[in-house]
Amino acid sequence: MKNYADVKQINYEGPKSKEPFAFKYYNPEEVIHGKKMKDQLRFALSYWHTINASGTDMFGGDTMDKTFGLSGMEMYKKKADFAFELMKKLGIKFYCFHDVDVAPVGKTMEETVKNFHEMVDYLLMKQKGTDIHPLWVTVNMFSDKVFMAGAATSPNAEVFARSCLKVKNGLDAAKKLGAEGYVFWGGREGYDTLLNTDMGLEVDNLGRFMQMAADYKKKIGFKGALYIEPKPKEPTKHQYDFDVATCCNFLRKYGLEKEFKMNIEANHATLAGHTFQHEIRVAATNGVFGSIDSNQGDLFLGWDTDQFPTNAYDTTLAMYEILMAGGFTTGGLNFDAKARRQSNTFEDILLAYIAGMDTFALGLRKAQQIIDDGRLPEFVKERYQSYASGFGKEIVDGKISFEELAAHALKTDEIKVDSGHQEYLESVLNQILFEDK
Ligand code: XLS
Ligand code: CA
Ligand code: CA
Repeated sequence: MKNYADVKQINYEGPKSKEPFAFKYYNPEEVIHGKKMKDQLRFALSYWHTINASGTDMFGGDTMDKTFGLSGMEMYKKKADFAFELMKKLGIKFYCFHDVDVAPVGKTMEETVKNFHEMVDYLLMKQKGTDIHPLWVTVNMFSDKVFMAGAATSPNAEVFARSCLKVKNGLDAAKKLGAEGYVFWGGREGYDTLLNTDMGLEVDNLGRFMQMAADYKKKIGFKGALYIEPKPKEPTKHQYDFDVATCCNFLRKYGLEKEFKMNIEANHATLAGHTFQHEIRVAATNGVFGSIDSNQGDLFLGWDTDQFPTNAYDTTLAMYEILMAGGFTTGGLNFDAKARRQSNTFEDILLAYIAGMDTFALGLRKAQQIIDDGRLPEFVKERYQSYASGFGKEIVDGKISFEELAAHALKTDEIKVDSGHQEYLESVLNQILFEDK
């Protein structure tokens, strides 16, 4: 196998290729569902996993050195160089980062903020002459010990103020770098026991905080989208942003439903006991579908393993939902995923991204085949025919009353509810997925 340095550019070679450093399904310029694959999929590199994570787990230390033998600002500049080199090799146009991913924490808050803005300028310099820019920016309000009891939901108002400082800088950076969006993942916004928690005040404070951030976004003229990223547990036992439905309820309670969309992570859906497709559909039907953190978990483990997505069945159904939701606008597919601890070479980073990009590209191709084939969408349409005409249509149009419907039902003794034909539909899906073209 080639060395990382010898791989200059990953190209599309098609499904028959056995070259490890080539795409088998991702053909960036090919048009699928009215757009080039690169514009349909909008892949992004995650800085925290790809540029920083080095294999540490709770039982052992690093298995990979990503320091380049440097420290401080020099190391972070070298990491930025590496990130841009990687994106160019992979043909990725977007990246996502937290403040602490790109710059060293200083001895004082002022020094930390100065380091961050210096590195944002460095990233801006790296972006010049390329079409690479952030899919979204975020800030880390969960690792430092001051956030042990939450950020905007901390019982300590100093921590609330620190959170404002962090998000202000994150939004400023997003604007400067021309980011497509800004993400709020709740981190430790939740609790472990009600014995020490004022839930009402905490969630109200989170509402106030989100309103302030949305106002600041407008004040500085940042045009990108704001996203909330739901996650049901980990690190806290009860997270306030459990899943898409919970987040929609939060947004509506605080009148923020017009300001935020969702950044949906596959692995977080799994942890919430939902399928990835379910979360996308809930977002789409509530008008808050935004972006995707593409990864996969492990059903046998039950924690946030952040694996590269290689399950084509899941990516097909996810891409089908995404296409049905109208596709991405500001959002895209951010690989919030890390190569496994034992996949500890620089070649593995490329191979993991190729696997993830190809699996989503295959999912997009198969989703288009589901649409072209027509049997699945037509079945669903047919199943709801009773609402397309007659009194069913009047229900949908709000033209028939409760009492009129009760009177109608009084005259109807026999009702035949048609079969849902689940097994048949699953076999149609298999046929589409595995047919030998
Ligand atoms: C953690 C989250 C996090 C967000 C960004 O589980 O996935 O990485 O995506 O803060
Ligand atoms: Ca995520
Ligand atoms: Ca995760």
